Amino acid sequence: MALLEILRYPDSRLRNRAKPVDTIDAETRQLVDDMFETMYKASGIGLAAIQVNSTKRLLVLDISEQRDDPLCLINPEILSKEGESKEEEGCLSVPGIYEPVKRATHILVKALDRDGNSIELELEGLPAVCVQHEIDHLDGKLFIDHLSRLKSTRIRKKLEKEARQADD
Ligand code: GNR
Ligand code: NI
Repeated sequence: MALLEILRYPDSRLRNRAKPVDTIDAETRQLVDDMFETMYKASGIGLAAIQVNSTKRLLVLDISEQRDDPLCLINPEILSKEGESKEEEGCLSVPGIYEPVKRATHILVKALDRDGNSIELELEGLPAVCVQHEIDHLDGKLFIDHLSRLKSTRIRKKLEKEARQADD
């Protein structure tokens, strides 16, 4: 097991597009295990491979209070979406920023699990929001891209400044 470094906005690698996983081999399963460890350590509810500088199309999540309900989705696809709500989101790659984002309330997702079994899940509420947030990461997209130009520019400037200060 190993802790992975979580990339922070405005790191351009967060704009990479994930590539479908064609074989779930030992390296893939190691990445999944390391992502769970990294997500739990960072107290996140989800993590996409793009955030740890991998272009494998997979994500992990655990929405439970007890942090004992891990879910891994490989090559996830949203088959249908319904409803709309706007809830506050945060992101481990955009630390300290919380803003409401419009998302579907109900989604049907198809994916492979860590063992390569095909699964289909109907999700609503926070799990649905989280999966949409993570799939955005796999497409090189961040939650702040859903905000107004004014808000996202402010956020970029604030985090660029923080990155410069962390450098010196
Ligand atoms: O830990 C996280 N919390 C969260 C809260 C509301 C909506 C989405 C999220 S995902 C985030 C972890 C993360 O950045 N995943 O990419
Ligand atoms: Ni995120």
